[in-house]
Amino acid sequence: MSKVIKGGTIVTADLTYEADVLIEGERIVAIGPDLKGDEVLDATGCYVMPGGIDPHTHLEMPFMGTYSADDFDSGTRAGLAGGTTMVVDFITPRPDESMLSALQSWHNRASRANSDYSFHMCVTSWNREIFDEMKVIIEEKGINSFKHFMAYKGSLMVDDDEMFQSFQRLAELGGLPLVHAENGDVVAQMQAKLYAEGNTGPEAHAYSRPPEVEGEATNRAIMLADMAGAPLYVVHTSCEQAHEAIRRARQKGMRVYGEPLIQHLLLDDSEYANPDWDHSAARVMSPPFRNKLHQNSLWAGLAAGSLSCVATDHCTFTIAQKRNGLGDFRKIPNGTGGLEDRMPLLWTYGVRTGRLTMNEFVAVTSTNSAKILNMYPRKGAVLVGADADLVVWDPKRSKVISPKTQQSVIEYNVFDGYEVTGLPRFTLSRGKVVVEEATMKTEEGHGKFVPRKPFTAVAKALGQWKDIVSPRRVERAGIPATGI
Ligand code: DUC
Ligand code: ZN
Ligand code: ZN
Ligand code: ZN
Repeated sequence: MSKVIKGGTIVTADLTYEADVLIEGERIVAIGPDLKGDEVLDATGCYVMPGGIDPHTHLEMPFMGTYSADDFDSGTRAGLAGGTTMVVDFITPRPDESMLSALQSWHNRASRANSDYSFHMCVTSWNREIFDEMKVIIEEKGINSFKHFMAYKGSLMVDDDEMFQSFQRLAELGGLPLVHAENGDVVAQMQAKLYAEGNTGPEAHAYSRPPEVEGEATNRAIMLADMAGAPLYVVHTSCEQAHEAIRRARQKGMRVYGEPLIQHLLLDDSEYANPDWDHSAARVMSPPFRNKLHQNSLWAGLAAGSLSCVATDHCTFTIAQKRNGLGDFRKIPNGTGGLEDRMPLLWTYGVRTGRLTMNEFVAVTSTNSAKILNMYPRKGAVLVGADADLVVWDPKRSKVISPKTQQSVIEYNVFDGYEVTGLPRFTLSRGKVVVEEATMKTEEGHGKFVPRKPFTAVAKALGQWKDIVSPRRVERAGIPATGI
């Protein structure tokens, strides 16, 4: 049974043109005028775009004494409802759990996914076992990206010694280091001081994590990555200080990528001034929401290309879970949601306001992360041979975001009351129509793991892996690098 998407305008990261899209099974087989298929999906008045990729989620994550509330079933349903056809979730080993054992438990949980998915691996300590496992994970398990927490002292945090060794190992194996960039030592001191002075509420969470702790850590991670000869991906870039460091590195020719969240683009720190404890605690995440100046910096970075991908860090907790931190802000589980709303919000407040072009929208919601994470053009593309992960986007469909109609299992939504114009008419996951307007046709377990090869696979074939990773590598190869 073939399907044809008829009468729409294709929008990719670089082209806008009218054409039909023919799908056989799970793949795109033809793009052009007047195509015929067994089933017709009417795209009149719509844009046909690559399905969104959320490069940053935490589904059913063990964290701060509990598990995040959305799992691979509700989380991927939420994604599909809003046009996101793939998530990349963070495998977070428990203390003393091996990375390979954590990988197995993530595969088990993800078997419920409604959309395709891939994984990043978190490096939460450093030893000989991890050194060895990294090679197996990169070369045999289809994971090429490894996250380092520079915060969460006493649990997930790694120090510079551990991080630098990990970066060097990744440079050698063709892996991509990721960082959660906040100075965890400084955060821990500020938290203790604030608490001791009687600040126990959610607003103190934001005071304990000012932009400077993020700027410092981002600068440090960039320089460590440069010395290790590795590229770097900075997750949830939330402030000008971090963005500035990324801009500067990119200008010097380093492969450094920044990822703002839809939450940081739209929600500001006035949320923590709300006297309703539940309201403020529901918005506690790290990094915290910032002021309007930082938001403007992030929007500018997306248009200028100094920031690459818009993600969600989807990590939801119910109000009951948030209340674990009543009386002590340090115990409020950190995290907010956004999977269902990321694309409609970015379209409404980005494309419709003129801050982003439609092509930039596709780049930052899908294509850039597919390229950076090495799964392009299977994902992130409208091309013959690519997976038919597509969204038929109706720029006229509107709704008001409400927890009453969302797929996420929690009882609130940090974007409650936001009006969006621009929503999927159809969402397709590997050729299957999984959403038709407000009707969900998802199938639990339909999603598949998307393996991603190490970056060496391409570069080795060209014989230039050492040369293309970073200017530092070029310098070592005897050619002066740019910059200082
Ligand atoms: N920040 C959050 O807010 N939640 C999950 C992990 C993180 O770094
Ligand atoms: Zn993080
Ligand atoms: Zn995260
Ligand atoms: Zn299926």
